[in-house]
Amino acid sequence: MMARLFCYMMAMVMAMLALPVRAEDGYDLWLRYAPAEQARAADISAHARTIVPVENGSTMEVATRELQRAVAHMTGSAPTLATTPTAGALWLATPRSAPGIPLSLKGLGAEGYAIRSIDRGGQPVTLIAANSDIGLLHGAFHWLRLAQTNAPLDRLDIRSAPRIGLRLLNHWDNLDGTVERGYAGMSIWDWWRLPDYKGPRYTDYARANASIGINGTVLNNVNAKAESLSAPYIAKAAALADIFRPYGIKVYLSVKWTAPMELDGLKTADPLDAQVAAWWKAKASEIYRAIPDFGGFLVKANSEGQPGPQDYDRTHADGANMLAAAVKPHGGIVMWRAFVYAHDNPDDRAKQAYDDFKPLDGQFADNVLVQVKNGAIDFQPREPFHPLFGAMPKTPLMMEFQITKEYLGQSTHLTYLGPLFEEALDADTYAKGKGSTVAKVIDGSLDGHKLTGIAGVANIGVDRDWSGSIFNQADWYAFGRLAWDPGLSANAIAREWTAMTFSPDPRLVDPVVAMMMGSREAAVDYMTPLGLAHVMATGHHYGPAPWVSDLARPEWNPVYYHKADADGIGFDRTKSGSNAIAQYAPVIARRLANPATTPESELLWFHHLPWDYRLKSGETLWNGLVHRYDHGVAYVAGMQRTWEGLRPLVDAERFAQTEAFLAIQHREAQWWRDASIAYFQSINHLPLPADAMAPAHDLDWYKAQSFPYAPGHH
Ligand code: GCV
Repeated sequence: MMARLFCYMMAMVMAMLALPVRAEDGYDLWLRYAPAEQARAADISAHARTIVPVENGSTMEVATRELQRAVAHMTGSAPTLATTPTAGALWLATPRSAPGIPLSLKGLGAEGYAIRSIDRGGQPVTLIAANSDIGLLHGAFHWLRLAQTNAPLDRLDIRSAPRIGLRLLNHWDNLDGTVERGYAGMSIWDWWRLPDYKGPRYTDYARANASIGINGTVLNNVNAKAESLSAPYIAKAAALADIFRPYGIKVYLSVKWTAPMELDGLKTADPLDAQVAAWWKAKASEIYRAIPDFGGFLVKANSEGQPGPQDYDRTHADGANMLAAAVKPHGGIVMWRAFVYAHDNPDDRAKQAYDDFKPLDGQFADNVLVQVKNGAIDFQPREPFHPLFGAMPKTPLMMEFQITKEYLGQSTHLTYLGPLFEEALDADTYAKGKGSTVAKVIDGSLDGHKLTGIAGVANIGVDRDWSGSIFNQADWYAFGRLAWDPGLSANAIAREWTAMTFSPDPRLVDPVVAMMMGSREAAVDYMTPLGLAHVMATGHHYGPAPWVSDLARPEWNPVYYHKADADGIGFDRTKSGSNAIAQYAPVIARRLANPATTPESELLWFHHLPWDYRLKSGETLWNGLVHRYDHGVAYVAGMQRTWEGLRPLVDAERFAQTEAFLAIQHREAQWWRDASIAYFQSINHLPLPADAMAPAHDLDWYKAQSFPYAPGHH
């Protein structure tokens, strides 16, 4: 009876809010606000009888609307708005709106918040307080996270402020609607119909990002087109900025170095040319007239064919500083990417960014950040941390992660990236002794920087589920949460995400989180075990091709990275090889000089070792390698079994997608394993360990596979 009544009430609320009842297709991300079971619904209602929004303005409206809608969905009754906090109120207050708020907001900055259960004249009230309305919005989302994950709502005493200032998504979205390395359909930016048509998805994008603390977005690909700086495209970017503003999200643009030549016929793009500098100043002013809170520029220069200041014998610092001067009067910043390697530089690709940038430390203007990928090559399933972290103390370094999974199974593989992000952030650079973690470099605490940032290459497209799969949403979520607080654990984040995305039922959360937590390591095992890297197929990077050796540039070929020969395998980056290890702090370099003290997970990244080298397990390198491949495949089979057991607890549509994708992943993991083993065996002619199966096909079969239409390669 009660249950029926509850369902009836829910239906009424849905109708009241005019929300279409739809199947679970993933569109709602972690903001589903699913109906809570009865006792919990009552608990949530008791803590959100009324909402007291003391501030006015669009951000407050957003926060209030989100709370009302969420509580209505979860409980069946929407809280009313009130002007004074009485029993069961959610009271949103800033010092300006409520001068007497009974808690200190010191140290919370412009975006942080405090949530406290207080007693107000004998009435229990939940106070969400912040220095600004954006802080209140973040606080509201925190409270909703608690409500959705079955966390206690009583006796709250929470303070939270972001450790990193700029928390940005980088969209590699092209003006023609395609997305470089995008596996979730076309771009969500409908450039053609902007600025006139502004679809509802832009608002949902802003909501989702605000809910995890992201505060900026670079709209266009770093392989930029000059036209994104033309007047019509500035107007389009301005329309998006207007939508994102109430959510605390600023817009940034990637720029093409030769834009002054392409757009206005200048003869040069030399950063020291007065006309060039004047062009950028005028362009910056034009942008700021349309977007008064424009964030700034992201630049890929002298990298993979992009033009840059080195074309004019100038340095990256010369280029960055010229742009920095253009945006400085408006409060803008420049993010200059360190992802550079040159076709005419015969040195180890892994060393080139350090060699280019380290000497420039101290030469960048104070509104420039250098944006560094987590590893020195390119977003591999596993890479040691980039040696630039800790090596440029006078320059704010920004982390660049890749949320889209170019090298980790693209849209279909379940490879939760939380552990990869965590591993990179927790890595110890030893720059100032033990404990000098990468996280402390990028949050500015190690070297006393105020300007700090972190970027994630977005995995978002027009697919209904936004990210190409339900589980890829977890990578977007984890990026945002770690950007806010790099000290969070990947496990805790996975728990939150799972509870909100599926259900807080521990029968579901425990196995799903366990499955997610080992999934990235499994991908490392079936693709690039023991420190191997970049053995993916050419161009689209889909599937294995460790045999490729005929591409124009040496470092485009997988054979460059694994260096397998009859005697052994691996890239010697010690003194006897490229000596890349010397780019790390001496204590790390010493450890990496010796294979016995190198973590086995990075062994072949740093060493070329004989096939019969003994691993810690006692088995030979060859046998160990084969076993790692097998382990990766077996893990995926295990995920399939786990998921099958969850059928009764997951809605049909999302269950079916994951079931189908896990089957694809299993087939592809087996393919990776078999192709890699067939190839390496053709080189070392060694038998397989007794317990290992022979590859299903001969090497020529694997080599003959071709995928001209694999997605994401633009
Ligand atoms: C945007 C890798 C990717 C490219 C990408 C480049 C970069 O090389 O394969 O698609 O280009 O990194 O980060 O600039």
